[in-house]
Amino acid sequence: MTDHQQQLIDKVASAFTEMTGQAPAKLIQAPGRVNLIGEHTDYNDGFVLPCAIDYQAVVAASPRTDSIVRVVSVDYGNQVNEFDISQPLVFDQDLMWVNYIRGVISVLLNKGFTFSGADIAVSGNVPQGAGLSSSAALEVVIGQTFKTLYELDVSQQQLALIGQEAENNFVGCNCGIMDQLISAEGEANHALLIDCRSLETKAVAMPEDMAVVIINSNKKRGLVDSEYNTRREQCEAAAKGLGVSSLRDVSEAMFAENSASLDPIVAKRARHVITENARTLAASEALKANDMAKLSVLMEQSHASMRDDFEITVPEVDGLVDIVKQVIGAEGGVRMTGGGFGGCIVALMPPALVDGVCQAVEQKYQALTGLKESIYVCKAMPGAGAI
Ligand code: GAF
Repeated sequence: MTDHQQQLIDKVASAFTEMTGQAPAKLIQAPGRVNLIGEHTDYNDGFVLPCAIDYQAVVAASPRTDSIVRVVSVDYGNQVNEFDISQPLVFDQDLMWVNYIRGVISVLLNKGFTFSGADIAVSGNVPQGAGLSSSAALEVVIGQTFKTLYELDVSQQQLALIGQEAENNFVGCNCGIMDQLISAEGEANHALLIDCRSLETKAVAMPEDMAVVIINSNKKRGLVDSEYNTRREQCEAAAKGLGVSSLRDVSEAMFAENSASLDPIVAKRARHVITENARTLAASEALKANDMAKLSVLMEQSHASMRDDFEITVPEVDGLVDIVKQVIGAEGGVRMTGGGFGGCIVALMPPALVDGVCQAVEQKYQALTGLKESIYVCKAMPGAGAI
């Protein structure tokens, strides 16, 4: 266990004891994620290649005999929120964090799972608003908490779908399934190639001599929800224009033949998704074969496609990618990761290059953008479960 994980556990355990006067019955975690490649492909029934990371949401919890859920959020100044799950659960305009919790409980109840209340302390160290899925980690850790406390017969895949439904219908963001699925089903030292149509996953071993470096541009993501939903609509318009149910069903050859019939912006969005699906499948093979030269090219193409066709990068993120690229060349791969409009980049490289990358970023990024980066060297971790 890393020091930062231990600190999180200590924090939630002591907040729990402060609120209830007792030790928690269970400690549960769900990780954030970094997506190695396959961006904005999940809601197009396509492919993604994320791994769960050693930054997590952690819960300390005990069951209650009544129908009250009492939650203390360590990250929001130990705010406490209490609600009765025998009554309809409603969106709270003032306490945004509690909506992820109410949303998941509400979906579980609507699906017919039965349980009584709980005392819960929650905290997380997944950077928020950075494209590393802090929201999905929170949704999944809450689902996992009720599964664990009440021995609910719910699979990890269902937990992910429940988290997504909570986010789509209770919180109001029309996200795909990638983030919740990797948080629920991640595997230690592996990335998962996820087929977002069948939800089938294939574990791909992360080579031992490959470091995963995440760098947060600390460019706060703006307009994320509205731009995200617009991209989704453009993809749906492209699929409709091409006569298929989703862009997953369009090959590069078919696209080349038919793209002229689409609105030019819609065609660019579709080209990103169609080429990104192909790159993701190729990248999973390259990762399996530890073929860094190939990964390097695929990640570079992915970034260019997000910048030029999907138009979801920002100058700060492009600048950060360039700084890292100058150091790693073809010996590593680098691209923006996550939904876009700010947030993080991910770089894969031999461990010997990590120090040089950190130095270059420290020397150049702030001078270029006026922002100070945060760097995380990560490991691929298991998905949600009891600690
Ligand atoms: C966000 C969404 F939540 C995911 O579903 C996915 O679409 C991602 O953006 C882009 O790849 O994280």
